[in-house]
Formats: sequence, structure tokens, C-alpha cells
Amino acid sequence: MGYTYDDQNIFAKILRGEIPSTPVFESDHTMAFPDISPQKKVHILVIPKGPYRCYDHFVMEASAEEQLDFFRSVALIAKDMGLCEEHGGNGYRLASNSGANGHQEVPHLHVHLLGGEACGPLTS
Ligand code: DGP
Repeated sequence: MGYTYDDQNIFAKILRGEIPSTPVFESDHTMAFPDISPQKKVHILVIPKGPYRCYDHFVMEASAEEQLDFFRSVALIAKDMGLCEEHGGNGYRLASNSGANGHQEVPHLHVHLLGGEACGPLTS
């Protein structure tokens, strides 16, 4: 069974400019913007520009160039936002929900970058 992708999801509309967003980062294959409902002082969503539903879809089917750009971008954003311990910050959490059990609401791969305050243990 191949991966499907619904191009009417909210992040696809943001990428096409149909819904406004305030990007904090953009590269050839990656974009990032603040979460509409932040769970921490810093809550950024990092998404690939390509049509990938979730983490495993992206890793299985995106090109090496897209993958390198995406994973590197996550780290660059964490660094630029002052979150990395190696650069004077207090660390951060990455989370990517996939599918129903993962409680994924928007079916376009996104990594939540959380920081600016303690995240605490994972609870549910
Ligand atoms: P998830 O459960 O991992 O699929 O989280 C989806 C996140 O997307 C959730 O934290 C809220 C956020 N979100 C939903 N709609 C919008 C939107 O239109 N703009 C922005 N910036 N964030 C959104």
C-alpha cells in the first residue's frame, strides 16, 4: 500500500500561500512558523515543502537532499532561537506525531520544536 497525501490540509494551504503564516525560517525544502496554539514559550512547527504525510512517508520517499535540508534546518532553527545548550540555551524538545495513535491532527509532516522553558517528562 502506497502513501497518500491530502493536499487540502492546512499546512499545504500555508505552503501555497492560501492561508497566512509568519515564517521564522525558509530554505529550499523546508519552512517553519509558530504554532497557532503554543504549548511552550517557544513552539515552532518545522515542515518540509514537499507533499509528505508523516515522518516515515518522508524518510521512505523524499530525496536525500530534501531530508538533509529538513533535518539540518530543525537544528539551525533551534540554534538561531537560542535553544541549544552548546550555544548558551537550555535545550529543547522535538516531537512529531504520526497517524491516529500518534494524535496527528494535520496530515502533513511537522516537527514540533518546543523550548524557552522546561518541558517536563513525557506523560501521555
Ligand atoms: P499535530 O497534533 O501534531 O498534528 O499538531 C498540529 C499543530 O498544528 C497543533 O499544535 C496546532 C497547529 N495548527 C493547526 N492549524 C494551524 C494553523 O492554521 N496555523 C498554525 N500556525 N498552526 C496550526
